[in-house]
Amino acid sequence: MRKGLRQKMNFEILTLFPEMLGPFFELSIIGKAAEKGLVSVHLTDIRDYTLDKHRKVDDAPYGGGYGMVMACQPAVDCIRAVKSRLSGSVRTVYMSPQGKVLTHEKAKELSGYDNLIIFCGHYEGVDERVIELEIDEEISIGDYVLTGGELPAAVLTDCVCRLIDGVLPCSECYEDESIASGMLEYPQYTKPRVYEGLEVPEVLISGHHANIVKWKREKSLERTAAKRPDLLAKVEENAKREN
Ligand code: 4GY
Repeated sequence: MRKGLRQKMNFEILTLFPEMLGPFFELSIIGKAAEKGLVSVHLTDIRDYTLDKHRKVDDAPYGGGYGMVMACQPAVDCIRAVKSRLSGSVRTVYMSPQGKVLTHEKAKELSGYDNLIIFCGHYEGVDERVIELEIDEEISIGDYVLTGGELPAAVLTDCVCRLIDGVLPCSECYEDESIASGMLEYPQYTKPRVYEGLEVPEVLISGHHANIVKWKREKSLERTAAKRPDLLAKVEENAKREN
């Protein structure tokens, strides 16, 4: 884990479909962060590491069953090749519905590494021995099944990236924001003051700072109780533990 001034955080995404992710990382806030030298994102095509003469990366599952399984050789060689050119701390994760579901806390923890290697599965997944040999942990982005690990890898990269100092315009901003504090955000408004008869709450226009802070806190609490009572229960639990 890093302490003090950090080197830029490096994301290594190993995938059979690098073309799926290129533009995503070049654009938007992640692209800007890369330009500023705060992060780097590398895409590696797992297929480049196959030793098979037909560039095959998968095979039929032992024991029968539907579909194909990503074979050990290209996957393990690819992960090892990437690891060998990294310096600093490294965490290697596999995106899969079998992993722990991604949370703000997990993202925060992963943002502490110098390098995050994200292995994307496809087809019916990867040979279990790849996980045993080279993967530190499995992470899920939710309890549903996708066709591949690329979108989850983009989600994880995006989520970890915005926690890195300097990536967002205001680095303290995310700490008191919504989920980070365990609560949902209060409602937001911008111009005009009246839209189709709906008015912006008076207090936000009042200029009374203390009242605004109080209103925001109340709305956060109200909404969390109404929309995500499970989050509120967690906040209360933590508060009890701290007292
Ligand atoms: N949900 N969270 C997820 C997923 C797709 C076949 C293994 C998820 O992280 N990944 O649904 N992944 C499968 C597709 C190989 C991953």
